Amino acid sequence: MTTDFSTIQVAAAGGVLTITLNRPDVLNALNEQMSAELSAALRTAERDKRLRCVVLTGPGRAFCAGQDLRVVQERQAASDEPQAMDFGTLLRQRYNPIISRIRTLEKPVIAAVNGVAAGAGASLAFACDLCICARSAAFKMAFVRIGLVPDMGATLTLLRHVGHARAAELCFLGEQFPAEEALACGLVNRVVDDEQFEATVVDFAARLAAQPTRALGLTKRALNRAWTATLDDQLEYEAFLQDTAGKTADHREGVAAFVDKREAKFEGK
Ligand code: LHQ
Repeated sequence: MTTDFSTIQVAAAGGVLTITLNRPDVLNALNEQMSAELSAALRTAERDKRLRCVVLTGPGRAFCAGQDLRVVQERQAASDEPQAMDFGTLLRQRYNPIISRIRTLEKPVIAAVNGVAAGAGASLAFACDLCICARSAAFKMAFVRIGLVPDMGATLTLLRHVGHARAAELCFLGEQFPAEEALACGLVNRVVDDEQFEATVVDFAARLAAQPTRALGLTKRALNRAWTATLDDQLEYEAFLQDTAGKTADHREGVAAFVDKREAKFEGK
């Protein structure tokens, strides 16, 4: 695995790939380099069969503060054009593929939100399958504060998670809200005391990495598809996926373990 990154850190252990956004001076804000490195790390997670779970996190007091606004300001200062930076191209070519990769990666991706997640940083967390927060963490749909629209899928993911009324309020006002509130509205899975945060994430990831990974990947496909499917479509799609899951070694092991009254030992195959 490439570890030659300057804006992220990656570490693999026990089938879990931990990706740590690492630009603490700017609260781990995204720039083009970070987007390229994050994409590369997610590609590694896709390809390496030994990796069975991904954790995305940040160091220190922030998860990610969204787009690096200093870069935006520098480009604007150097140009008279109304839009000094081509946001559409940046999103299409650099940032959106990260969200697509997270959603299509056939392994669970956990957002371990250690601190504030703002703008595209919140979008990144919402795109993950599961979200565990430190109690001191917070979210901020900061886009409106700088006259922009929520991006990197947040208009869809946030709406799905919390419904229209709350999504509209969060996006229109851009106010920071604590992890506890995110938990109360079903946006995240767990909020744990800061002292227990790391251990909880490690334990959660280890449990997911020991699951039948193929079945999880196929389940993720089904959940993705359910966003737009009719019931008839979904019934057929589940039957198609179940055919595949039914042929895996982990399925056989699960049935054998049940009959033998022992814990199943899944290999992710
Ligand atoms: C930052 C940033 C930051 C640079 C804190 N950049 N330095 C847009 C355009 C194009 C394409 C792609 O997508 C997008 C989508 C977006 O992401 S737009 C939204 C961009 N993000 C924001 O608007 C969030 C801006 N930051 C904040 O609102 C606050 O900093 C938060 C709520 C994250 C944290 O607040 P505090 O805990 O009070 O920290 P702070 O504001 O004092 O920040 C600490 C340092 O981090 C500070 O630098 P300094 O040198 O003074 O210590 C900030 O300038 C820097 N920083 N966010 N996005």
